[in-house]
Amino acid sequence: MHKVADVEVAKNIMDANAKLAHKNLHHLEDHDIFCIDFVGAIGSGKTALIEDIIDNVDEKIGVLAGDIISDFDADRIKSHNAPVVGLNTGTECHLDAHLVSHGLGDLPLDDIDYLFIENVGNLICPVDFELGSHMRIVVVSVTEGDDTVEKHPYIFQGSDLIIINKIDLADAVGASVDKMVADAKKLNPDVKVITTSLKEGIGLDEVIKAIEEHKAHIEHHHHHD
Ligand SMILES: Nc1nc2c(ncn2[C@@H]2O[C@H](COP(=O)(O)OP(=O)(O)OP(=O)(O)O)[C@@H](O)[C@H]2O)c(=O)[nH]1
Ligand SMILES: [Mg+2]
Repeated sequence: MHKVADVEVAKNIMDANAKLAHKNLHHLEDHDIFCIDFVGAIGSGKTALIEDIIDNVDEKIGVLAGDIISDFDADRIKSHNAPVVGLNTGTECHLDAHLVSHGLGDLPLDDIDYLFIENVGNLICPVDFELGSHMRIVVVSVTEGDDTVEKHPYIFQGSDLIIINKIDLADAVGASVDKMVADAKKLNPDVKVITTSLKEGIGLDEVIKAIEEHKAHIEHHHHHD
């Protein structure tokens, strides 16, 4: 009995979140904004990737930065002259569409071309919580262990681009990059898997190109709807 009730409550929460996520997406499209949701393990390099992209593209990028407390990542992004709003989840291990809708109200939506949302570092909790993005990018690094990908199938299956970062440290931690790439391709054969060392500037161009391609792909489909 308890279990049935729990499932009902969970379903209602998910339905409400999905509705709000669609509302967020329409709101963003009204402002011609392409939205990317960055998920990944703690410390895998999500903020570093967002900072590098901001510094290397001409388009204007706004950011919603999720942290459980304080403005750690928002403060880093601020120093790159991008409009940013910090979102605190408290004890929750993921952002949700409701928090994002509040964040949107504090961003200059008419002045940005892209919205990047950095989720809380976690490979499990964010899986089912749509935020209203056009694309989800998952970032893991070799230092989490080269079995990280195969152990977390759902987040990799639900992403549109997979990034394996910190390849400069692979030898030091005895991780096989090839294994991680193979695991990712097996879980999600339809998406690109890119290996990067943000520290050494390797792979960043390829990531930017993959984002542009996904954006073009989605816009093409919109025109044919
Ligand atoms: N060696 C090495 N270090 C990296 C690389 N990319 C990021 N780092 C470092 O890894 C640490 C964590 O990077 P962040 O960008 O803060 O990671 P994050 O995923 O945003 O972390 P959370 O938001 O806390 O989940 C920082 O000290 C980065 O400088 C890389 O390619 N190689
Ligand atoms: Mg971060």
